[in-house]
Formats: sequence, C-alpha cells, structure tokens
Amino acid sequence: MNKIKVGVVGTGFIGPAHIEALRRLPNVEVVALCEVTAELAKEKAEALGIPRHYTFDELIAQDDIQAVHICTPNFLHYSQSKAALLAGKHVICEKPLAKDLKEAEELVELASQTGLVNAVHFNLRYYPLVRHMKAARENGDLGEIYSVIGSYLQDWLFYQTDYNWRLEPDKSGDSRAIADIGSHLMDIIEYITGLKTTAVLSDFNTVHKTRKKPLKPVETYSGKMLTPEDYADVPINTEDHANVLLRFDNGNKGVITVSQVSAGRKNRMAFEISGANKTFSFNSESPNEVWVGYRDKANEVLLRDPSLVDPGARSLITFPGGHNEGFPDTSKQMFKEVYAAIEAGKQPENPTFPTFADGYRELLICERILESNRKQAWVEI
Ligand code: SOE
Repeated sequence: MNKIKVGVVGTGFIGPAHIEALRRLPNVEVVALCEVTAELAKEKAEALGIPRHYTFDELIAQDDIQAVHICTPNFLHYSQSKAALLAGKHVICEKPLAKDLKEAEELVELASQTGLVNAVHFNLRYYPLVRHMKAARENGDLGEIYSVIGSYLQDWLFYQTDYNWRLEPDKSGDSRAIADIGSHLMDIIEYITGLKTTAVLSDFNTVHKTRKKPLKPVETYSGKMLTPEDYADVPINTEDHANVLLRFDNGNKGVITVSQVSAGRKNRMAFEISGANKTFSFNSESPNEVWVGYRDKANEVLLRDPSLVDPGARSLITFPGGHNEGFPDTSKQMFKEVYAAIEAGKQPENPTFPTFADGYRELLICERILESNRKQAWVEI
C-alpha cells in the first residue's frame, strides 16, 4: 500500500498528539517534522522517532509530502496554512484557525480555490457520545432545544507561576481562555444542537493580573514549579475566566463559563443540553458515559457501547463498551475521516469533519465574545 506521507509542523504539547493519532491509521505515515531551529527539529525527530526533520520552508518544499499538520502557536497558523496550501499540500490546522477574521476568511477562500483538503482540529467532536447526541437531535429524539449550559474548566494556569506562550497576545491572540478552550465548547454546542448563536453578552476576569514569566521556555501542561530565580513579573491582559450568555436562532438561550484557574479541573468540557424530550449531560473527563434526564420516568446513563449508540456514532468506536476510549482516540477518529478525503484527493462537498469554514465560524463567535466584554453589552453575531 502506498501510504500518504505527512509532515507535522510544531512539536509542543499538541504536535506529538497528532503524530500519535496518525500512527494509528494504516494508510498514513508521518515522515517528517519541523521546528523553529534545525537543532530543535533534529532533537524532536529523534525523541519522537520521525525519520526526517526540517525547517518549515524546507518541509513544505518536499514533493513527496502530501499533507501538513500545523501544530504551532496560534500566530503562525495563518501564514503556515497559507504557505502549505500554496505549496499544494492538504492542510490540517490547529484551532484557532487564525488570529483574526480577515486572515481566516482568506484561508477559507484560498482552500476552496485550491480544492485541497482543509480541516481544523476540533477533535472533541469525535467523542462517540458527542456524535450520538448530534444524531439524537437530528432524528428528533432530543426534541426542540430549550437551553444549553456549558463549561470548559482547566487548572494548568492556576498558579501565578504557571506560564506558557498562550499568555502572550502576540503569540496567542487577544483572547486566551475563550479562543483556546471556549472555541471547542462553542463549536460542540452548535455541532450538537444545529443552532446558530445569534448574540452574546460576556464578562471576563483576569484573576492573576501579573504572572511570573520563566526566563526559559515552559511547555503547556509542564506542571513545573518555578522558584524566584527562574522568573520575571509580567502584566497579563488576557482572560483567566469568562462568563458568556448566549442567544440562539430558535429563540432560546444558553450560558457558558470557561476558566483556566479552576483547581482540580484538569481539562473538563461539560455541558447540559435540554430538549423538549430529554436532557443530555456530558463531561469530557468521563467521556464514555452520557446522563439522560427525563421529566416522567427514571433518568438513565448511557455507556459508550457500539451496540447501544446511534449507528453514525458507532463508526467512531474501535472497542466494545467497558474498554474505555478517550482524548487520543478523538484525533485518530477525526484524521480517519480527513485522510479518507485526502486519499480521494480533494475536499468533499459535504465534509463530515470540521473545516476551515468551521474555523472561521468559531473565530467569528470568539471575536464577538471579546467585543461584548470590551463594550460590556450584547453583541450580535
Ligand atoms: C490547552 O488549554 C489545551 O491544550 C487546548 O489548546 C486544547 O485544545 C485542549 O484539547 C486541551 O488543552
């Protein structure tokens, strides 16, 4: 079998997660990676067992590489996705797709002109029970959506000494928690409910107004405890915590909270979607079960078993119930769909996976959330 050759750009926290997922697909081979310097690329290629290593320009000039994964800090997503598309590569980009709407719009247009496969890594859509809830909405089982209550909570930035490039707007963008994790939550809410968010009212808080910036780089989730000799005090201008009220196009409403300073919440995306027939409650720290609530009979817990979920969700399950699947499986399942399209050579007309257009939509919602916080007023989307 001729495997599709792939290059991965950036090897911080998420690049290796892409590599690990890609290694589990039979028709794909990660042949190269790149980093900011040739030395770091060599070091990472050895550590991750990848045969070839390059700088970015060298990587996209390789004729045999058909697809490129952009796993760098946010400020590089636009220029690198653009360069990779212009070099004729299919592109899978991390979220957020770009730093602003203008950039994202240009990428959507360019991708559509080239016909190349384009995807944004909204991998959390690929929990099988998320697909099950979406199917339940589509087939009428959930009923009209009455309300949505969501949160995405983490604690890896809990201490004032926790530091990462995501705290720096020139690398991450003007929003932090909303762009980084609120984007997943808003994407999932619209994905499952099929509703469009029409207006937002937000209120942000920066709990740590200054943080201790390490004098040397620290990886996301490093958990490293710094001592006074290791850091300098810097002001922080992005949100640790945000509350947002939502209005939907069916006239009903929702609310979300995101926080990166919530002790004990490691990486918990949770939501309750209440419909006319039932409520679904899910959280990503226990992704193999969904609570189903009723008014007139006993509530249920549905376990992720291929024989019990919607047939559409079954395709995202590799192992029978009782054999837990989680975060790493979401990327594998997403890339399975993306690489079926790459094998066919072009972006499908109705992709099942999240595309650059979905990346644009999320950026639009995030920008309006930011604007609402600035104005302390409702903003329409
Ligand atoms: C950091 O907050 C992060 O790695 C996000 O960027 C990811 O999208 C999320 O899946 C886990 O946390």
